[in-house]
Amino acid sequence: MFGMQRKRRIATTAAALAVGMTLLMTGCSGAGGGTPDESDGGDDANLSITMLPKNLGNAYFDTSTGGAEEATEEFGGTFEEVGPSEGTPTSQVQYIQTAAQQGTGGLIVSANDPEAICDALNEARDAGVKVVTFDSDTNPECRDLFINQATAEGIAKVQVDLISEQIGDAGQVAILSASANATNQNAWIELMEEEFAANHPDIELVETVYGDDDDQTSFDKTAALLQTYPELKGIISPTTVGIAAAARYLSTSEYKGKVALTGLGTPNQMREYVEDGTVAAFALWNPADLGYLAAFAAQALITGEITGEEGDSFEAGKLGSFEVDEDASVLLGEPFVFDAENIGDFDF
Ligand code: RAM
Repeated sequence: MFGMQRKRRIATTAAALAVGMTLLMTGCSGAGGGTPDESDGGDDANLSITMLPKNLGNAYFDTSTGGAEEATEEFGGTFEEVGPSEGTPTSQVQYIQTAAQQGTGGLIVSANDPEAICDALNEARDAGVKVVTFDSDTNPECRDLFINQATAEGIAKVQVDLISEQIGDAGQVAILSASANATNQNAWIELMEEEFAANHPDIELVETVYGDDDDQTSFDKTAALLQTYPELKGIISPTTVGIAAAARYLSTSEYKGKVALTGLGTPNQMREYVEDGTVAAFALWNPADLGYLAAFAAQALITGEITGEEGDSFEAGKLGSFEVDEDASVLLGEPFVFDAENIGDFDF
């Protein structure tokens, strides 16, 4: 199924000039690839950025795209977002190929599958495109950098801690995930299973189901879980789409206030369910900052300021300076817990 395509372009000659001058002054050459678009002078650096989320129509990715667009505006590049309507393993391939054919300078991707888009990404890289994954990684050999929202261990632990507190550290819990192949959710789920096994002997994880980051599918899977497990005490949904759909189901059901729900959500999507008592607390990071950092990382790769080696460092505008860690990854920060006390302070 073909998805929508949204284009947003920003280009100001003055800003492009300013970047060019900065690059000249710092002596940066163009990107190392030596493709026609990336010739030697910094002022020729191809600062066109293509953002490719798992799928379109997800508020989380709307926010990360907003952050990437803001960053691109700051460094004087051009920006577009493209993406499939469904987050299936290969649905992003055609968008990667098109972006490479159109000569984009940097491609920023949240992957639906660690392997399925690798060939397309590596072909794009061979053609001179710098590839930055963010949010959900591919295998490391398929990209130049991964921008990680928080450590997988930290993301797993905060969700296990929240559900344990909410159900008195005992009873059955289930997980409502995104798509079955999502690199990020699968890494977090594996670590949550380990954490339950190691530190919560009275909690039984009965099943993980997949809502495919589709609102209706997630809603239906929530209903099915509650039917299948009448003793269920809690649901963890490590996806903003899943947790919002599950909260909507619970809020008008007999399970409201009886079955706990936590996971990863956006404050704007979860506010009404925190206020009506369906949800006590959930976690996330700032998706706008994640997109902003990913765009600055792409720029640093394109201009040749960094190559993605461990120890490389680059400036990311208002977020300051970041360093490349092992496996060519860059860490944004730590997950944050939202509850009735603080949710009013956030708007994303
Ligand atoms: C959904 C997506 C995304 C994930 C968040 C928490 O929006 O699955 O990849 O990071 O939830």
